[in-house]
Amino acid sequence: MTPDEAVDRGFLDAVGRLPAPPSAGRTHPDEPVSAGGPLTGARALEIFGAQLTSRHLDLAARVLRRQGHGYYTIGSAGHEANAFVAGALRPSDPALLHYRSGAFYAERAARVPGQDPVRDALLGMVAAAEDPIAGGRHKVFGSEPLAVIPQTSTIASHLPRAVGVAFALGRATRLGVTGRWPDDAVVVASFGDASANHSTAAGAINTACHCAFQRLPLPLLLVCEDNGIGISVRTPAGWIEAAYGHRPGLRWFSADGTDPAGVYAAAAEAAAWVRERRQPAFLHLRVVRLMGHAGSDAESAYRGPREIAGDLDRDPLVATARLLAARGLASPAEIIGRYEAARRRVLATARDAIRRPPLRSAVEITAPLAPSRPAAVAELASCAADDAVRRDFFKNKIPEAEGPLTLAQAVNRTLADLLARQPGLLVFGEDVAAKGGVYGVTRGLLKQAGAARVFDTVLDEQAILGLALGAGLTGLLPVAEIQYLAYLHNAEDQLRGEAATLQFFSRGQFCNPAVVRVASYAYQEGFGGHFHNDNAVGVLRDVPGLVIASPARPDDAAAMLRTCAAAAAVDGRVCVFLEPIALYHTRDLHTEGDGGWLAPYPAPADWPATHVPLGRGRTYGDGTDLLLVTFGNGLRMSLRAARRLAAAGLSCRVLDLRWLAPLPAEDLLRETAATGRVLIVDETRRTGGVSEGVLAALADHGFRGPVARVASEDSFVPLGDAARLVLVSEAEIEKAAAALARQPR
Ligand SMILES: Cc1ncc(C[n+]2csc(CCOP(=O)(O)OP(=O)(O)O)c2C)c(N)n1
Ligand SMILES: [Mg+2]
Repeated sequence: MTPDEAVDRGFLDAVGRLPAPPSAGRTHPDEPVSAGGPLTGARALEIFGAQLTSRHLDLAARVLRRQGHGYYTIGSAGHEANAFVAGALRPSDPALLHYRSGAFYAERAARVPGQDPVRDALLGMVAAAEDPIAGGRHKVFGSEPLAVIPQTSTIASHLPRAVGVAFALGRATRLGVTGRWPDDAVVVASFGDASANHSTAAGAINTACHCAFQRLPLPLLLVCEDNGIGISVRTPAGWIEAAYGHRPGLRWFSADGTDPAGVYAAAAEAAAWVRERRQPAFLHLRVVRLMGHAGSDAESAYRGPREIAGDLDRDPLVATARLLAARGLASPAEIIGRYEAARRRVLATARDAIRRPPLRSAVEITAPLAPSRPAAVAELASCAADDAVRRDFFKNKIPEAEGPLTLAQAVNRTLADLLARQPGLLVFGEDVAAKGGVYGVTRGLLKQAGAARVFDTVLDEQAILGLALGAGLTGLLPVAEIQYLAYLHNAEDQLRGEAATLQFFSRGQFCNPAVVRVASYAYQEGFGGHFHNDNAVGVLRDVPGLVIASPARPDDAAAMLRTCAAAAAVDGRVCVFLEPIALYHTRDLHTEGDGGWLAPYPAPADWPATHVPLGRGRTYGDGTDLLLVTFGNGLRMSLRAARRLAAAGLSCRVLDLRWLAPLPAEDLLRETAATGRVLIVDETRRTGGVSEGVLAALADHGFRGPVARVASEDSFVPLGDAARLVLVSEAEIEKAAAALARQPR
């Protein structure tokens, strides 16, 4: 017998053995099934329907797999008590679900007209293009009308976002911004017992406690579906309660999955507690895992037959059937009738689902990745706050009247302008508020925009990014700061696995607009070593759809930051904005006092003319011997080198890429055609660095002329003067340029 057949048979046998309903003492459907409890007979009957649906979807998944039609067999069998959790919440409460929360999903769908959880799940399993959430890209629990935010299968990676949504709910209300969810919503996030140990879960739950401890509103219900095992590794008995039962600010609730009335009562109490107090709670739901981890999992390799059979005795469907029969709400025969009807319905839908077409082209698959409405982006990027609002915000010290600014000042004034324009825009990170950032880039913003919009976060980059993702999803516009590029690497999955995939796995129905500012790159005069001089961007460059801005000059930084904020707001794009630390306070270009690295701040009337579209570079000079292609610190070094090369009789032009993704291929090819020779000046590493992308773009577009690159070593940056030995230098650029210029075109 296969595990699914055993579970199927087990249910039918157990219900067949139930005693006939009592002739006296039947519970009326409007009455509670247990004295004083909130679950009525009618609701128990309804929620049982969701449990049946979920169970038959799991059974069908195994059949579809055996037939070669289905691609997903991780099921919810044994966890179906979570339907009673769904029943105790509102269908409009945003939910981020564990992959075993199928019965939760089915119960929620049953309460929203026009929804069909059977079809949703089956189309996902067979990877049909009509799958309403991911369009055949993944089997996820997600639905826009059901407020279910789709998940990836990375353990616990949804929890920082869940905390972010809960935080943003309270913040949107405080700011008077109409968000995506009702003001009094409860955010619910479910996860497994092994997942509760993941640092992402531990960090997210810690952040929730940290907020609650300060009495910040955080309406989050964490539901740990504890089946005592993660694939084959057991969770020590009592661990979840020991780890999370006594956390500051986190109210503990617990329930047994074989007691439907108890689960419903605990979930209702927990939901009411969170809803009223706007504080987080933890619901520990004790369940079993039936049919192994997934279809491919031979559970008998690591669990004995008695233990597996013991789980069958704790089947939550049998538990609900027992309750219904004991209260006289349904006879065993009626229960089996409903069970078989659910099976027929699922199998009929499955027969239809397998005929639905799959995704048919790469174009179709990638369509949701990088939505782009450049005209709307340009329009918003060129839009400032009303003049009176703006003057008030800047206390009449408007930035265009300040004279030439440094890059740090330009970013600061632009952030202020964005805050003035957009009431839902938030600026947050470590040390950004009172201190104004390690480099003073956010100085004064707290005073200008107030503590509700400019604030310090807990020291956890995953939490910062999770907050950004939740805030964007809720309808706010997050501008998060990560203190150094090295520390973005700490939290990358939130960008790569969560932020960048959301539109992909929801066909654009959900998005998490975000701008993530990062103090980046090296050249700190030997100070700080690797962690403050990180020059690794490879891990960002390969994230589909991610925008990577790399401004070098103050005027570009201002315009590009406005573009990023607009691309996030208009197209839901996730933008990483790499600010070169070494250029933050630079004033001069060629000689001391020349002010060549300063730029005036344009008045709003000039914003349309100075708009920088995504993926457009900037050319300096009209030399014809050689093109220097660069970005960031490389721009200043290249311009300085170019001047000396000109004096030596070599005429160069310099292209600042400005965007590392999307790369400005059009500008690159135009300038390459004008010069015929290309030297790439790349301060990131030779391996995985930007020059690889530029070389590939040149090759892809048929450039066959002389090309060379100078790039930083494949090394971490050491402390002191030794740093220069691994980083690109102006002398190196000049030498490479002279050598390249000797090559025939
Ligand atoms: C970050 C990460 N590491 C590893 C995995 C592989 N994996 C998938 S499910 C799982 C076990 C999860 O167990 P638990 O949280 O108890 O959930 P359950 O399946 O028991 O409901 C593992 C290790 C993953 N998905 N994500
Ligand atoms: Mg588990």
